[in-house]
Amino acid sequence: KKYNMWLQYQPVTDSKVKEQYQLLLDQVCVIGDGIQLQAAKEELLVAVPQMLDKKFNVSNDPYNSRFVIGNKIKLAQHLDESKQAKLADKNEEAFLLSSDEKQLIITGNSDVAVLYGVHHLLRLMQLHADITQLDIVEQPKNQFRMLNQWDNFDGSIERGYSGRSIFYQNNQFAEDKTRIKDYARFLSSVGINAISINNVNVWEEETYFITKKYLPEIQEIASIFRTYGIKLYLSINFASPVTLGDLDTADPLDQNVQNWWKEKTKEIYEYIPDFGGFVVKADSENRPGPFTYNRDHADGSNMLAEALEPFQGKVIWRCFVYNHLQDWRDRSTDRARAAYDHFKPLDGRFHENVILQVKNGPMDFQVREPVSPLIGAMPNTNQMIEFQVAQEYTGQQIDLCYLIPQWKEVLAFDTHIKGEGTTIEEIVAGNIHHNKYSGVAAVSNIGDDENWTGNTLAQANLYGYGRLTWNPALTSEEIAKEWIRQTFGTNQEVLDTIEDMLLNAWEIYENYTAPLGVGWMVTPGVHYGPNIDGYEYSKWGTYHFADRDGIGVDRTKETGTGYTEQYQEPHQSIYNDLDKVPDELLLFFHHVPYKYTLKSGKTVIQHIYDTHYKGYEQVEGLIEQWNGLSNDIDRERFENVKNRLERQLENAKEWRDQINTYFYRKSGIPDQHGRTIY
Ligand code: GCW
Repeated sequence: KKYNMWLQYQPVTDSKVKEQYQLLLDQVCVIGDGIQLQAAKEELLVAVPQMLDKKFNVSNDPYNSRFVIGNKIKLAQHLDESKQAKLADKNEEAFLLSSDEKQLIITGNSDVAVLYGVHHLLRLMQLHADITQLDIVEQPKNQFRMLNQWDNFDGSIERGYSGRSIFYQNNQFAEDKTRIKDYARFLSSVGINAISINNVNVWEEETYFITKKYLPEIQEIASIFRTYGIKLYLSINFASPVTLGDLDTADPLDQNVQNWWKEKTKEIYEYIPDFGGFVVKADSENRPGPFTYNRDHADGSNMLAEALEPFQGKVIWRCFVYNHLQDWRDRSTDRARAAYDHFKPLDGRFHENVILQVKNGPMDFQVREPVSPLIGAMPNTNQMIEFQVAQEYTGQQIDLCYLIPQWKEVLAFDTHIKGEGTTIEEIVAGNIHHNKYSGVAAVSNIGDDENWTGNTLAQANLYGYGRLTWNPALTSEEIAKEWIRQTFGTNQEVLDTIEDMLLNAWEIYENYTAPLGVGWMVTPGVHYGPNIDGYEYSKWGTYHFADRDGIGVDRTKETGTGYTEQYQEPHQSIYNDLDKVPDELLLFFHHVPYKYTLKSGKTVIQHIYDTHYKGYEQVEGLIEQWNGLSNDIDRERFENVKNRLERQLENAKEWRDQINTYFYRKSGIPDQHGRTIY
């Protein structure tokens, strides 16, 4: 149970449903022998006997099989014109499920599409849906649906909260690759199609990943992911030619450097012919980059792009670039501005196979930030948005925080960059600027913990990330429901309770942590738990500016950093205007007195007190809800979540009391309701 995340394939108990499934799924005829089709077959052979409690065979006789799978070319003679037509205008990853009482066909525009189709069927079956009247055509809305592993070769994971790496142990590749294969299965079941397998901070030994020393092992991992339609990428060290001892410069305009990367790339493709390309964190938080040589991000990424181009490889260049050595006395530098200021002027200069990966939010992955103004702001440049499934700033998989509602809100944001309707969702889907490549990337949250994600309920974020990037029209509720049923079965009370817990979790977390969009206030380094001034006089550019009179960061154009001007109208005016800015982002954009009245009618200080008392109580409520399920969930998973919730309550208490006490001491304004402040 614990190892299988949402691919539990529990026996179908409803006899009517079971009968229907048994009738159609007697055997499967697989037409074609591509590797992804084999993976689809293998998955069916695991799932169907388990769910239907019967033997399930493979046949090669389509005329005597009720269940047939294969890509549309292999299946051509079994597909009537209308079915062919349904797939005709769809992309390579599109699948079709078609059935009646007597036959079920799964086909698609490629083998991997068929694999996606099979997973769709298995999902429907886990949800106990009727599968005798299917007429489903689906294609992913986003082209890139990527995960970034922040795994280090020593087995640690940067911002990992689920144990150690499943890829590496003690500077060696994991000998047992079972979990890598299972991970690939999980990812393909929700449509992920790209993965980078090492930390964007590429340390000394990891720099050797692109050499003969390690390429044979990476080749093996690439082939596991290939079977599931997932392309493998590597994070690279921009200074590789120097670090590996071959050259004394990494200047992107130096001919020797260019040739070095061309040779290197050629070598990689000899091992991995469909290698995805490089993910690059350059000139960011001490990582090397083109700035050393007075070159810019376009020079740096284009040099790599030229090396990758002959092989259709991509450069995924991160835009998380800012001054991390800021002087806190300097009030003009604003970290929120940095990505836009660095990259916007370079629009149009990037090669066709460079994709900029833009972190959201503009500061970092805080519980509440405005949407990054850089996304969509470079019409002539490929872009992807970057989320963090790992809960670095949102409870570290101890505290519950279902992130799908947050991502939905970001995707729904209408930038107005090309007029009304220019939402982030349409931009990253490639429908606004029509660049060659676009999509979504995110930092993964898995490790070698038995349940993969530390907190079992944090699996919902990984599941939801995949489902949402495939189909952003799915609601947070739908995704939660799907995940719970597949993971915990069909008990209605379990379903309702966990759904409610998930859907409220983000708001609850926001309530007891940093208020009104101001962000941070976390323990430096580890980023868990409160430390209100932890970063206040630091070099990281993450300030709240609280004094005895007020709090918040002035980012207006008149008196602040002018960050608001990076947005299109109407957002520019809305964010700039104290009367218009939404409450939840007030302190991100404005410095206000504690007695400033919010649109909610409360003062800022009273809002702080109220939300913090409330947040703590809400966590008590979560515990109560969970405890109500003690007889409906197996011991192990029940205890896992119970234990995490108890730790969350401790955390919420610490946040509540430190925040309330801090602001009471700063402001001298008492809580209207006279609750305990220390
Ligand atoms: O928020 C910061 C994290 C770093 C991370 C960095 C990044 C991989 O604290 O751990 O480094 O973001 O996104 O590069």
